[in-house]
Amino acid sequence: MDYKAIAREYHENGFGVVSGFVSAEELVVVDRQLRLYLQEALSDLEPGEAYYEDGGSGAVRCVFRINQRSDYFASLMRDPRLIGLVEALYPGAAAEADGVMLIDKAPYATYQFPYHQDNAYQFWNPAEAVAVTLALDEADDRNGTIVCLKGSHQAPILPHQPSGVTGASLGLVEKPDLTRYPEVSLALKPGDLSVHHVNVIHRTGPNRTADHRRNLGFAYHSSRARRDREAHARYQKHLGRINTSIGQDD
Ligand SMILES: O=C(O)CCC(=O)C(=O)O
Repeated sequence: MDYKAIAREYHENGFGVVSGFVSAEELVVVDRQLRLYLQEALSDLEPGEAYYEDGGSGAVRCVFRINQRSDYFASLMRDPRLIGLVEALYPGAAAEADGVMLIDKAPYATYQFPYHQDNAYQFWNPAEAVAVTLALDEADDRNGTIVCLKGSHQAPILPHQPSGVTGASLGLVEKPDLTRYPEVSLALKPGDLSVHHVNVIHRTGPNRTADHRRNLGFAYHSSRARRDREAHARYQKHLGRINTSIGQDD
């Protein structure tokens, strides 16, 4: 795997895609472990760990901090290949794994995650942190894949407000400048990975297909990054008040 090429793309654009990171055989194991987790842990989760589809179907939309209740996922987020990839993005620093989440965009889900920057609620300084997304299903524009704004990781953190969308805590107050930062949809096959910088502006669209669009999101930061603890505590208090959702923030 050419980690250096991925790192170049990541620093230039703010995101990148790695095809075939996980083999079909491995993906079967990941999928089985996920189903087991959902069967066994879901009923015990605390408020804020899982969010469900609106309308009472009981279908899961997001599950956060999966690593905290599953040895398998705690170990997967420290898989040497993932750590190696993140360390290639931030040479000279160690990769610290923060958590694993599941996003399941249900068939024909109409909601969208609005434009946002993950560091609006993660507060890493320097902004050496990355979201690594492992596609469990094929993802593209038809089913609401992640759309990143090229070059927008160079932008400062822009004003955000509560998104009002279950599963997405914040969205940008103003529509970003798409001429300056063009949109790029991350098309992924099962087993592919995407990486997006913690400052990159991104969004997801609706799922217009009859199938689920699931992915696992792994959050990492470099050992040089420090979290602004006060800002983070203020955000968590605020989240408690808006109570619609959470970002993967720890
Ligand atoms: O996968 C998704 O639907 C949302 C991903 C996202 O917004 C994120 O990782 O910050």
